[in-house]
Amino acid sequence: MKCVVCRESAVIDVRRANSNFCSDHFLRFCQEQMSRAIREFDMLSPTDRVLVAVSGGKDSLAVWDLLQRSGYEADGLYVGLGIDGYSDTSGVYARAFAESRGLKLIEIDLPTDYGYDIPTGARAARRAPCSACGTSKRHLFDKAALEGSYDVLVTGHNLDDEAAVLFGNVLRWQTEYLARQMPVLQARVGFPKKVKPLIRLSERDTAAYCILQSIDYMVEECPMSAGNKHLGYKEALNSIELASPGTKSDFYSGFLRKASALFRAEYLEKSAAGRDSPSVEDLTYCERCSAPSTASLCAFCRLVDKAGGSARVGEGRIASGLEDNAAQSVRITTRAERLASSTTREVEAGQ
Ligand code: Q46
Ligand code: ZN
Ligand code: ZN
Repeated sequence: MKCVVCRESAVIDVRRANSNFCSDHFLRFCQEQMSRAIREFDMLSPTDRVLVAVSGGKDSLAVWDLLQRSGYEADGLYVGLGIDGYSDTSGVYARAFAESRGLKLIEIDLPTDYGYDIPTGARAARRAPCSACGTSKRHLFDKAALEGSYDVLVTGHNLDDEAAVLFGNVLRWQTEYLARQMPVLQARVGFPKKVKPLIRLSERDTAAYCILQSIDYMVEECPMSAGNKHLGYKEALNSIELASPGTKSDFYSGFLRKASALFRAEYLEKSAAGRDSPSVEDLTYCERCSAPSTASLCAFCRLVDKAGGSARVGEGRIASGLEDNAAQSVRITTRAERLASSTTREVEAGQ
């Protein structure tokens, strides 16, 4: 097996690209795929301050590594979820990566800072663990990005993740979700810009990237993921991909090129007519944490209450963990005002 670029011995085959690569050219391939996604969807500009949501797994560490190698100013954010046998170890990987490269890692720990963990919080709120986890992470990611005056929040979602979500949304024709399934979500009042630079790389690619770059990552999956329907969608897509390489990528990229705008147009039309999501006039703010909300308390603060935690402990902890910079609050306020005038979308459904 020879590298398609240099004809040296190849270490990996990328069947969807009908290509084999040596180590150097595979690493370059990953960098190019990320750069192409960033350019194509206008995800980042070179001067952006970037916050990367880091779990300690292969995808988030790969994207952080790729971004800093591309010259972006990128800090990491790790949220400890208090999941036994998972959270402590994943934090070790995130910290080790940051230390090895001299990068800044902001840490928030749910049990310490908010008084609850995901398993007990989910039970108390009678919700699936991943649902309680999603609410918690979205809130904390958004808050940290805004309070830290970051321009963009980056997540490590890859092609397999996005194709599986798309598959699930199509199976149930969840048109509102289809309208919002974009690799870039622009900033709006109370929410930072969010981007997914790894949409052109598969899980296998990011695992190989980490191995070739000697990045130690958490291999074990979160124990709460058992039974998660997206795992089933991934398996289904993998068996199709095995028989017909490139299908997964065609499915997702074809959606973005050919169908996404149609769902989006319908969704925006409904929103403008007031038949769907609340408009900016309906926007209120959580009376405890000031996050945008459709009720007096936002979904996160309601979850904290049900879980018997205390948001106030964590609110102070996040603020003190971020840059203590007087200009920062001015910048956040200015940005929030600018966004408020252009925002008409829902505020609590999560991005
Ligand atoms: S961490 Fe959280 Fe995932 Fe674990 S509880 Fe579910 S959502 S599976 S990415
Ligand atoms: Zn080569
Ligand atoms: Zn709140």
